[in-house]
Amino acid sequence: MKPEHPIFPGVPLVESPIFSAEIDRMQLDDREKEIAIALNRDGYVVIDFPDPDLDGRIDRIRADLAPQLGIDDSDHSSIKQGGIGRIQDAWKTQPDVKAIAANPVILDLLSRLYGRSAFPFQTLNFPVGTQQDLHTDSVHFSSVPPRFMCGVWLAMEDIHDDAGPLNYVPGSHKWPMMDNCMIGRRGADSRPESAQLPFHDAWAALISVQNAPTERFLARKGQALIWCANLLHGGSVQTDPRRTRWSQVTHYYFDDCVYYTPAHSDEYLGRLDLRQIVSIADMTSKPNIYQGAAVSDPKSVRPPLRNALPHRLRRGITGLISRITGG
Ligand SMILES: O=C(O)CCC(=O)C(=O)O
Ligand SMILES: [Fe+2]
Repeated sequence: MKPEHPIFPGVPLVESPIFSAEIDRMQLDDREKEIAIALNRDGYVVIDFPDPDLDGRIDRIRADLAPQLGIDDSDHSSIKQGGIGRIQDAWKTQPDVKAIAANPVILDLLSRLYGRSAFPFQTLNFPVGTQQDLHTDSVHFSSVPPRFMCGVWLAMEDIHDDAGPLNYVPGSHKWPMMDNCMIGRRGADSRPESAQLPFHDAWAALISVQNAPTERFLARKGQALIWCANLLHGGSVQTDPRRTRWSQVTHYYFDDCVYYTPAHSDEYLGRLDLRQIVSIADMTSKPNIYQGAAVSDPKSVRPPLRNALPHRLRRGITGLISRITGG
């Protein structure tokens, strides 16, 4: 097999159905091979975040964001839960958030693990646990081909068991990827309050039938966890509301894909709610690309309006037009 001709170019190398044959083409050293094997097997892997300036960055981020989040970071007895809880895309104003998101070692590693160039497109900074139900990120932001998306969760302090640690279901990335059709709903034109809520019953059923355990990440400050697009993860219950759980999540996409929001799409009808993505690393726009060609107009992947109209309405309009035109 020549490296320039992968058998499955439309599947991330690290999630390839022939992973054991692909691992040698990924140009990984021994430590990186262990990372790849864990990610392939478990859907997540823990690493030490590769940044010599990390402690300083964390101090500055916490100092900058705590007032915006209404948190008194120095007062250990104050209640931390119940506030804003998160800041999305703080990279726009906070250079250390951006530096963490665009860490070149992480970008290089992800690019070799996935076989396409990685770029960050969204950051989330949390001062406390999210207490979010288990979900996959692939229902929030997906790609064509699928699975070219991942998250990197960075612990910005030692995480206490009472602070609502990140949790996840090892191996769940190998379960079916959820889409609207599987759970009997239409996505296009819908605007559900939550992208993930419609899928909760289905995930709960999978977890129950698989009898799959949930694990918690009692991270040390500076550890990071990479998760695959289809890994079930969330935030466990925070039992001590006075604790912080400072963390940053960066979400990554990969070059030459179509980027879309599955919750509002019907893939099998070609109706994709396309995203206009910009790389946080260099501010370049990332065009939606399918098999090397740009998909520039979101409408070009929707069926004609005529087919979207209910049959009776269509018949009525057709009749009206033929009466007017005499046709
Ligand atoms: O930090 C957490 O509790 C989960 C965050 C998460 O699900 C995400 O950012 O995708
Ligand atoms: Fe998530």
